[in-house]
Parts: sequence; structure tokens; C-alpha cells
Amino acid sequence: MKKTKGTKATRARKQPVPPNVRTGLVPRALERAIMDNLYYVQGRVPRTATRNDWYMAVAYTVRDRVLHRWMQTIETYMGSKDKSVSYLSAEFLIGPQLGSNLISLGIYDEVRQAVARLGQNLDELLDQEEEPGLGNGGLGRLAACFVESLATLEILGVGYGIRYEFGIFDQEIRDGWQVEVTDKWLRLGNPWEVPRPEITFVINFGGHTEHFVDHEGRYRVYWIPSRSVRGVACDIAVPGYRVNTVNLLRLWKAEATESFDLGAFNVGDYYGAVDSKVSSENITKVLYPNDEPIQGKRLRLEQQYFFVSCSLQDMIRVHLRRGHDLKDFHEAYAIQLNDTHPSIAVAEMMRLLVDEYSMDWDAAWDITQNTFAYTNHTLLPEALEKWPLPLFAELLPRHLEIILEINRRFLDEVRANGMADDGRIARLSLIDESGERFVRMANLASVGSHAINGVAALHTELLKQDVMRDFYEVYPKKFLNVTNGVTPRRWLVLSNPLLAELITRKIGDLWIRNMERHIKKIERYADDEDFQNDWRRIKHENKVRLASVIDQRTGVEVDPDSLFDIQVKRIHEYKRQHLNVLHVVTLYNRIKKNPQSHVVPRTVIFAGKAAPSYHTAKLVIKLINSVADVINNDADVAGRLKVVFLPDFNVKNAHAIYPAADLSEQISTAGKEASGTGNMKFAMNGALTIGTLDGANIEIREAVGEENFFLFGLTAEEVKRVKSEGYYPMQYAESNDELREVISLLAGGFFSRGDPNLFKPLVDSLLWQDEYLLFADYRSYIECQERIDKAYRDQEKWTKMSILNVARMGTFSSDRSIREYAEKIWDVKKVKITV
Ligand code: F58
Repeated sequence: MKKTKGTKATRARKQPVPPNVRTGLVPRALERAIMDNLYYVQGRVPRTATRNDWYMAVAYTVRDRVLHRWMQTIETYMGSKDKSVSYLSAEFLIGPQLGSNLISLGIYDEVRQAVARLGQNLDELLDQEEEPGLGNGGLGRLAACFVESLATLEILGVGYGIRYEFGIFDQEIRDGWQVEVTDKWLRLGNPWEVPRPEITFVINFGGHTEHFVDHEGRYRVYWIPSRSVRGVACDIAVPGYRVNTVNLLRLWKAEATESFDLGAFNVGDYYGAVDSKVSSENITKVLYPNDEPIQGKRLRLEQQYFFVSCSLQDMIRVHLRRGHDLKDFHEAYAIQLNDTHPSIAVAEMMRLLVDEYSMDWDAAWDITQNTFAYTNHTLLPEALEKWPLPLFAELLPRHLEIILEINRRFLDEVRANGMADDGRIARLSLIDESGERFVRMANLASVGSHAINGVAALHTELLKQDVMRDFYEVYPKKFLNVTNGVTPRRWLVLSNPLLAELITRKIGDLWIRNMERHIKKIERYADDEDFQNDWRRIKHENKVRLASVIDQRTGVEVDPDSLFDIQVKRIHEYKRQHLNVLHVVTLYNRIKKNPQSHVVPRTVIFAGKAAPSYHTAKLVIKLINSVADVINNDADVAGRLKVVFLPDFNVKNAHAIYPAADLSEQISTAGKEASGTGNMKFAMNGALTIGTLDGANIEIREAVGEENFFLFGLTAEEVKRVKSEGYYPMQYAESNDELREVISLLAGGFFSRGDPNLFKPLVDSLLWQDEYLLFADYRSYIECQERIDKAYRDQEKWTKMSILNVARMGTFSSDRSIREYAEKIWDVKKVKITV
């Protein structure tokens, strides 16, 4: 017999090891994996593959690598006693996933190479991704930054939310007006979600309760619901930056329960069964596109209870599976309530512990209070969520009983502590009885939590002084501040790669994982000529990139050499986009009157969605577009002033916007914006801010230095005083020639083809009420814009200010926010995951 060379083992060793198709990170392995997924998942060969097929193949390839780490995270967690965080939020505005996952895994260049070898372009594939618009604005985006930061800090956590089939509407602009188009983000499939049909809970609604004494003599309550739906988990993995921790976004989808379907089917009511299936699924059909709560919408309350109950049942399931006792629940979980939308969780936790697991009320209440913490995001009293009592009673009869019991005990305690006067009791009560009766969700969240936080220093102070004063007096120790932050991975590394590379070239890349500590090192290059030149060149390139987006989307050509003055956020009167418009028209008038005057050429850019039923906000969009129409077509101001409304502001578009800004408009009426987070994204990308002393602007200004920030306007205190002394906006218009002129153009139909009626509601409301004090701040705003005009002429100085802004923004990384939550509220530590 012929002798074979070597043993089987040595032969295997000598052969090149095939790259692991599921986990390999080198370009060759990635290339093979992409081909594999194209063939076996998409069912395509390169000849027939569409761009979406290639995108999906790449996305699945990346997902495999994330899942590998995820499994290890779950392994470690299940075998440990570590406490984890559950972040409950009705919104997670996560944005496109491919780019951020590539950055977290550290395989951006490798995938680009692999894709190129397959004849594809990574940028085009990134562009192909439809973003999950599962949020309205700042609150939803904050939740997304937080889940990413949790993973990066290696803190175990789950973001619990709702898998809306239709996210925030797409905005189109027709004839200057906003038109809402349904967002069909799931049309081409979502490669990032892992459906978990086996993780499912039944959620009940309606019916009545029965009270009885059980065989052990205990007082018990049965809830006999009239309707139930099933919640099914859909998971999205969220990897931390260059760590093995992968956290989870668990979004719940509503389905009909089998028994319910069959019940109707058995009695021969086929269509009835189908109807009820459809109505069950409606619960997670659509995100409410309002940026203020809409009162009395039954479906919204159903959504809230649905996702909260699924999430709590899931936590209890995992807790028991880990072999823990329910009485230790608060040692295993810290639950953060992102605003009041999930605050029904307080009552649901009590119901689960007391009714389902037969725990004593007092023990259950202890666990509940020790587990929950509540973040408030608003200072507008009208935005505090409340539900009509009859609706509550009908939909959640048992929860209403529990809330009334919590309230009775709470108010007794307040009285016992001698803190009761009748006014205060009425204000503290979980039930608003001043007219039609309502359940006050902020009061429920506050009583049921051990910590209540605002999202910027001023906001927390105003909560204590005004909005939640009575609660502060009863529970001073519960209140604390955690200023918001944003993730530098998405908002700098992914969206501004040129600037990120320049910074890394100078100071290394540690700033990406620890911005607080390291980004300040670029301060020493603030005066360096070469560095300044690079800095300016990059800003210019980013402006060229945005100019091309603007051209594609609006057909307006803008000059990248002009000052890019940008305001992007939801359209709201308190955010004062129309104050910006007053400045634009003032500039226009000045140029028209004095054609020789030297002004720095400006491009004023707006973007943002208005709530579909918020007529004034929609009129502001029309105003911006109408003013843009006149100005952009007037040869007298050509080359000096342009105005753009960029439609459909979302996470993806934002990537191109923040890096291109010279000037960031943060001009809300002082005392109205809880924090703002766009202000942070702009400053992190080297824009200088024009802003009021509102929300986190105050802390940004302190951090970057007052000489590097353009401040204007009344303070929150002055706003209060002006209002209390009697505010007459008309007087301001009468005593300021330029303001008067601007208003008369608007009122006279100059921007509405001679129609004086179009903007009349806006003009009248400014002249007669001006609730947000645009006129009171007008002069100061215009003068501040003049200072900006001057400052921009000195490009060295401007560049230095820009560098210093970025260098000093480290504290506004969401990693810092999460560290504070972890230490001050959650008492959680990092857990190393090894793969
Ligand atoms: C925002 N709120 C605040 N609410 O306005 C902003 O100042 C803050 O920076 C941000 O939260 C994060 O803390 C906000 O975005 C909503 O969109 C809610 C959506 C659901 C209905 C109620 C408002």
C-alpha cells in the first residue's frame, strides 16, 4: 500500500484555514460571506442582484458578526448575578444601522474593500438603507444614543419599545406646504431585526375586576378582561464600540391571540375573526407623529400599556430563568422611564407582583419604587401627559384601582408628614379633579420612582421651582440632573469621517471611546496654521457635500463658500424658526436698501417636520418656503443670501447636515427647551452656536467658553418677569423700524403673491400675543447676527473658535450621561464580555 504523506491532522494543518464565513473579519472572509448571503439568503447571483440585494447581503454579513458577540453577552448575563438596565421608551429613533455597526465592529475599511472586490460601492449600499423612523425627535434619538453608549460602556442593558409598522411620516414639500407621506420602512425587509416568535406574552384590555378572599384568607382581585392581544418580540442587536458587549433593542409587535381568533371562528364568524385580528395588529401599526401628547387617543394608551406589559413580563421571565427570587427584582433590574409614556409600568408592576405573584402590597411597592426612575423631557405644562379617567377605567380597570390605591396611600403619607394644604394635595394627586377627571402620568411616575431627573441643569432647576414644585417639596432627594449627550460614534465618526480622521491623526483614536478625557488634546492645535487649514478644508468639503444634497432634493444651488447658517429640529413655535425668518427678511431688506453694503454671503438652511395637526407649525414651513422663493429669485441679493428648506429631516439626512454647518441656530425662548441635543451635534462638528440661555445651551457655553458662543436674548427669569409685568408685542414693533418693516412685508402679502391673508394668523398672533417673545428678543438677535457677520470675516479666528468648540465638547458625549445614570441612579457596573 502506498504510504500517504503525514497524518490527517498534519495535512489539515498545512492547508490554509478557510475563512469563517460567519465570523471572519478580514476582507477575504467578508467577501465570501457576502457572496454566500447573496446566494442563500437573497436567492440571487451577481448578474441578477439589485442594489438592495447587495445591501441585504452585506447587512446579513455584518449582522452575523454582531450576533456572534451577542450570544456571548447573553451567555455571560444568564450565568451572572449582575444588575442590568431596562430603558423603557415608546420611541427609539435609531437611524440607519449598517454604517454604525461597521464602526462599532471596526471593519469599515475591510467591508469597503470586500464590497469593492465584488464590484460594488459601499457608499451606495449605505445609501440604500431605509431608516427605521421609530421616533419623533430628540426624545427618541436620545434613547438610541443611550442604548449605544450603554453597550460601549459595557453595561448590560435592553431598550424596550414598540416595533411600529409605520414610523414617523416622510415629509414632502408641495407648493411650499408640508405633505405627509406614510413611511413604509419595512417594504424591502429589515435585515437587522431578529423575530422571536417564541418570546411572546398575552396582553389584556377592558372588562372588569372581581374582588374576593382566597382560601388562605387573603384579599385578592381578579381582572376579567374583555379582549387580549399577543405581543411578539423583535430584536435588534446594538454593539458597543470596539467591545464585545452587544445590547439589545427589544421591540414588541402586536398580533391576534389564537384563542381569540378561534373563538370567533368556531361560532362561524370568519370575518369577525379577521376583523379582530386586524384590530389587534393595529396597536403597533403607527407611531403618533405629534411632538406633544395628544389627549384621549385610546390607541395611544393601548400602545403604552401593550409595550410596557410585554417588557415587564419579559423581565420577570428572564429573572426567574436566571434562578432569582422575585423579591430581589430591584437588585437585578434598574428600569428607566423615558418620559411618562411608559409610566403605566408603575401600576403594571404592582399588578403583576400583587395579583399574579401574590406578593404583599408593601413589599411590592418597595420593589417598584426601588426599581423605577423617571426622566422628564419637557417644561411645557400643556405637554404633561394625562388620560381621561373614563377611558382609563374602560381600558385598564384594574390599573385604575391600583392607581387609586397608590394615590390614597401617597396622599395619606403627605398629610401625615404635615405637608398638606388643600391646594398642594390637589396638585400632588394622581388624579386631576379640577374639572373633567384625568389620570396624571407624571405624578404616577414620580410617586413610583426613586429618582426623577431633568435633562439639563436649567431644566432640572425649573422642574424643581415650577413644573414639579410640589413633588420637589415632598421628595427633595429624589430630584437630580443628568444632562443629555449624543454618541460621538454616529455624530462624528460616521457622519464626519474627514474631521474624525484629522483628529485621530493628531491625538490618536482614544477620543472615540472616551471623548470626555481625550478630545481636549486638539486644543493645542487651535492656533496651528496647518491644522487650521485642514480644518477649514474639511468644513468646505462637508459643505460641498451638503450643497449637492440640497441641489438634488430642492433644485436650489447654494454656494459652499457662503456662511452655512442652519436650524434643524421639529417645527414648533417655542423653537422659534420664525424668529430666524425675521432675521432673514431683515437681511434681505438691508441688502435691497443698501446694495453696496458688505455682508458676508449666507445660506440659511432649515429642516424639520411639523406635527400633522399643528397648523401654525405648518404655516411656518410655508412661510420659510415663500420667503425662500422670493429671495432666491431676486437678482439684487444673488450671491449674498439664499434660503433653503430641506425636506424630510431624519437621521440619515442629518448625517450630511451637522458636519456642514458654520452656524448652529439654538434660539428657543429661554425656559422652554428642556435640553436640546442638536445643539450638541452641531458644536461637536465645529459649528459655532447662536443661542439663548436655554436648555443645554447654557452648559455648552460654559464648556466652550463664552467668547466662543454667540449669546442673545432674555434669560428664563427675564422672560417670566416680562410676562408677569404685561407684555405688549405691538410696542416692540412700533419702536423698531426694521421689525415694523419686516412685519408689514409679511402682512402685506409681499411673500404670498399679494395675498395678505396667508400669513395673517402668524402675524396677528405675533402682534397680539407673541407667546414666545420673538419681538422682545428681536433686537438682541439681530445685533448678535451682526457680530457673527463680523466674526466670520476673520477666518483664522473663526476656525480657532470652531476647533475650541470641538475640543471642549467631550462632556456632551452620551457616554458621560450614561456614566452618570449608572452611578447616580441605576447602581450598575460594567461587565466584561469575552469572545
Ligand atoms: C425633547 N422632547 C425635548 N419629545 O424637547 C428636548 O429639549 C430634549 O433635548 C429631548 O427631548 C431629549 O431629552 C421630545 O423630543 C417628544 O418628541 C415626545 C414624543 C411623544 C409625545 C410627547 C413628546
